[in-house]
Amino acid sequence: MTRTLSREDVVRLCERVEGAQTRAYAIPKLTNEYPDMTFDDGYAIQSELRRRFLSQGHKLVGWKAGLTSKAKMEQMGVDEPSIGFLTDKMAHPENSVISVAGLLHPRVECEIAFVTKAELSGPGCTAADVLEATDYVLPAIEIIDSRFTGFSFDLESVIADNGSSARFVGGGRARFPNDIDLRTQGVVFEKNGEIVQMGASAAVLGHPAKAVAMLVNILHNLGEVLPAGSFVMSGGITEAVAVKPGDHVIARYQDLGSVSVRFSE
Ligand code: OOG
Ligand code: MG
Repeated sequence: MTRTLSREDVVRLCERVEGAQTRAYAIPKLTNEYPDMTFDDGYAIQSELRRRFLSQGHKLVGWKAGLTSKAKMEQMGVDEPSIGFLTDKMAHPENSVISVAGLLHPRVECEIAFVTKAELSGPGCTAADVLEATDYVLPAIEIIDSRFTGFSFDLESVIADNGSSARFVGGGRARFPNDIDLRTQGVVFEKNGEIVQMGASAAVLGHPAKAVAMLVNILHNLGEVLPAGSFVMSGGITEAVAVKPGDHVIARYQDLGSVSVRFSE
């Protein structure tokens, strides 16, 4: 554990991120002011943000792994995955219309989500442990929205910004993990009827269950476990795609059906 920020700094930076998230304005990445900030500092700010949202009545529904595919790491210029928390306020039903009014520069990602039926805890959580604890998997679209100017950040800053989490949509056809090959799950991602990205689930750390195991091991470092009934997104398979009002996106999966969402002003 390497922390450089005082408790006062953590609270101050958390308030800065919370303001940018809830009122949708851009802020400079935090490392401009605190160049020595570490990942642990980032998670301290993220944990404070989670504590605040939960105290305001938001419900924790799960977690997300991010930056787990090479496409995403290259797009964002980082070389390590991270995690963030998900609340009921971020969840939207399949086929819903999402207003971009509360967002700065939204992008969409196609992901595989896991719903768990047993508690998972680290350290040493493996992909096999994850598959055993998985109730079902389903396709998801994540809408990310960095609060940092120009969608430009480093890992320390994006961790503090809760991994750019903004909205998410689960849907499609839920399946038992053993009934499909979760490693070679193909996906075609369309925007306004045109294919904009395609990929296979192995892009996510070789197997998306590995991303969930990694997430559980990071949770251990935060002093947390993953309770049964959690919704966990394993990370974008392809690059994220920018969206604007009027856009319609659909992610079509080989064995998991499809999930779609529309955007409005
Ligand atoms: C960080 C969040 C990345 C994913 O699925 O890789 C993420 C970002 O790119 O803003 O959610
Ligand atoms: Mg994501």
